[in-house]
Amino acid sequence: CVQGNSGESARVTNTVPGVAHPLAQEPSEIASNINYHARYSPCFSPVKFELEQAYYATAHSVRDLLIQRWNDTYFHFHKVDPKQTYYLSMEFLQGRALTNAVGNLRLLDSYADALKKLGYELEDIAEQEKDAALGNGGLGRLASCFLDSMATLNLPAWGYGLRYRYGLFKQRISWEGQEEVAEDWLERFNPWEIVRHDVAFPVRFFGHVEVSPSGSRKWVGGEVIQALAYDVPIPGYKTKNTISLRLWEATAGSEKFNLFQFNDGQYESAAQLHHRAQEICAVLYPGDATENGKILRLKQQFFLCSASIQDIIGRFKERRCGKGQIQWSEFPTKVAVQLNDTHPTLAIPELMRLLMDEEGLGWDEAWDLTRRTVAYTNHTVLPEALEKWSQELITKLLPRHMEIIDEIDKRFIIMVRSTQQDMENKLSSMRIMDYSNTEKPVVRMANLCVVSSHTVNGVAELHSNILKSELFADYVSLWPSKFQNKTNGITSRRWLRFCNPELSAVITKWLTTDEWITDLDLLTGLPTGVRIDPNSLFDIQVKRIHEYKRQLLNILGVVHRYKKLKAFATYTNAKRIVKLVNDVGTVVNNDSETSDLLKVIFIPNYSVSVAEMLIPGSELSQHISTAGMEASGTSNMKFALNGCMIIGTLDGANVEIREEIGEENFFLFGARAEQVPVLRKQREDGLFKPDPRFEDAKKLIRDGAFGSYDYSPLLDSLEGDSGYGRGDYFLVGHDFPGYIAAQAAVDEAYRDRTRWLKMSILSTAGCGKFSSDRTISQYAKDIWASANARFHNRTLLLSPS
Ligand code: B1N
Repeated sequence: CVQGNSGESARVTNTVPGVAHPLAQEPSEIASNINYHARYSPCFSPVKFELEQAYYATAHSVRDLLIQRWNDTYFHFHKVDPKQTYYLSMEFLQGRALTNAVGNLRLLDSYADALKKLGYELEDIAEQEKDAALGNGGLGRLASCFLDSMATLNLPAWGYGLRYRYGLFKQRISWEGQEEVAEDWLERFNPWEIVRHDVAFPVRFFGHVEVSPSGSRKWVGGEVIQALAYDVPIPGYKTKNTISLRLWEATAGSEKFNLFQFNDGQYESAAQLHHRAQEICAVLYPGDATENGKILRLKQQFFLCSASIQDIIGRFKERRCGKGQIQWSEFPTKVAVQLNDTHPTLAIPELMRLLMDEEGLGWDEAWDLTRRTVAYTNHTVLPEALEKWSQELITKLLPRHMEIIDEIDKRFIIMVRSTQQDMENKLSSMRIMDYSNTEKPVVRMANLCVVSSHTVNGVAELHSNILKSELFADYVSLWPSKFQNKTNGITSRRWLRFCNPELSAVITKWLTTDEWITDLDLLTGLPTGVRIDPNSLFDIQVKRIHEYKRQLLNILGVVHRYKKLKAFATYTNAKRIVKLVNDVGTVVNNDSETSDLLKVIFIPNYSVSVAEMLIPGSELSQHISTAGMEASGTSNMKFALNGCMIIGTLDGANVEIREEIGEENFFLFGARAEQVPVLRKQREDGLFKPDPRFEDAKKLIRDGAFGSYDYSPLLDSLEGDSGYGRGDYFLVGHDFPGYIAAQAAVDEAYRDRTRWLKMSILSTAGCGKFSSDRTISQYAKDIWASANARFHNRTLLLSPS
């Protein structure tokens, strides 16, 4: 059990006046705590107790419960000193915290009752919270699902990220299409974070390397920004284990504000460092493949890496305190660092630098420890998303790190030459430095990760196989056992139990247990044969807009369907697709001849909270990317788990979902990954004959049936030589007839309600594999423990509450 206070002793030591029950579980106790916080932790003037005040008071009362468990967890692991996992990610898409926290504490009914006593509904209170949207899409949401699973599985694990002031933009749709509006999620008090004024680390930028007479090197000068820790407690389900998401904020540090200059009237120069600090955590990088803000992005990445690695080393040393001299060889037996894609790659040279320049280790020892500590997850094979940084930029911003990266590159070349002479011709593409443009050498971050990590993994079987056979094929012959698959997963708490309480109740009733919440494989026990209400078909596609995800295929399908029914800005293509969907919707929904048969609704400002409503209400969902392009996808898992049918291609995790739920329960169409290059070649050779229905749908748009906006750049990308290098790179035209046929198969299946219901139940029943608990257990067993034989089979460290 946890060291320190049990619930009982904390109750006794509590001396705060007015709080009867700081660890309340009973509705009446909870209600009095909420009242207490409304009065003594006010965020507003005391005249009203309306929804927003009630939300803050409720959140404060939950936070009390979390802080207790979270301190207990910290002390427990401090004492036991197990190997701890650190998940480094530039993105965490947490969504709202209240329902999730109350749910994981298993106090949903008690809180609902308590709030009823105070005249409120829990759902209305929860709606008050702004989403924490510190991520762009799947990669960030995966990180958040992983935290929930790590906490639930009782793992000693922390997340590290950045506390962006502005997360994902708010999306508005106007006549011109999409507009992005800044979303100030921290405008009001955030009850789910605790600032740690005692946890701050200096992070240096620019400056130069000084060499001592003995030859040791040290990075000095430049500007130094402070990283200040904000901790977000992450409660596990049905356990006391409450782990941390530590988010760094950049500050100038109080003593650095130049008061003399300020008093002298030189306000601007006095405040400069403050401004530069504030800039670092101001905004989340807007997703893949944008060109702007390069240097700021690199600063952000290093800021995360440096602060986190300093903190990790500090904790390692702290836990060795009083145990004699520090044995650095123990470092990889106490620390596992997982890199969420290449965005935190700089953790590698930063760990090397700190071990050598600050702790005095030699290269060989520092390199051995680093490689046994770090593992890397790849999330994409899209060339434009593979990070490359110019040598010039890194040299300027991080001169010592550029030296270290150069040295890793040199030693890699020497190693390959001395062991694998036959690989000489592969070296120029395998090495870390890319000198192909002699004017502008670049650092290939993925190569740096592969060379420096003990394990590299992809996020679905197909994707991991593509990594081994294509992207990282040359490395496989060097290190055959370095490459693994870890198919993504989603947390069954947020994505079924809490967002779909009705379906959850049905499942619990049929399985006669709610154990499925932590053992999703139990879903295979679901029986079939229940009746449902007839309703219209809700056909959903939710994803970041990207050409490879082929929202364009979806909307062309709609245009085709519409046509059949009738017969009877410096804009990028992503933005044009948003506009086209809205324009098609306006026409289709207002056409009296068809509007009872087809509706197209674009739901703006997609978020975790919107997903929590949309997914349980969907019956068909579209996962229709070009095969080989979507690394995994995770919303496909959320829909399938909630009994929604999938129309999709053999891409990413679709392949495994179809395997699990049965091919008869999946509406499949489209080219397979291995056919894609062949089909592209055929197109280039002029051998592709488009389906007339595809031509008609495009023509209807060109002819202005959906308004006067010029869609030709978008439609041209599906033809000839335009678009992504070559015409219709993503093979929308090739897959179109198959897509239309699969949609027709959907219509037919939907008419047979019994069959549809059976398919839906089998979909839920087959989703056990896609629990992030399974994913995280596999990471823990195969990656985080593997670098260290003594920590195989790590046992559960906290007793359930
Ligand atoms: O990561 C998800 C996968 O399920 C998706 O298939 C994959 O597209 C997504 C640069 C990315 N890959 N790469 C990114 C995000 C932000 C950025 O600045 C790249 N996102 C994915 C989880 O594995």
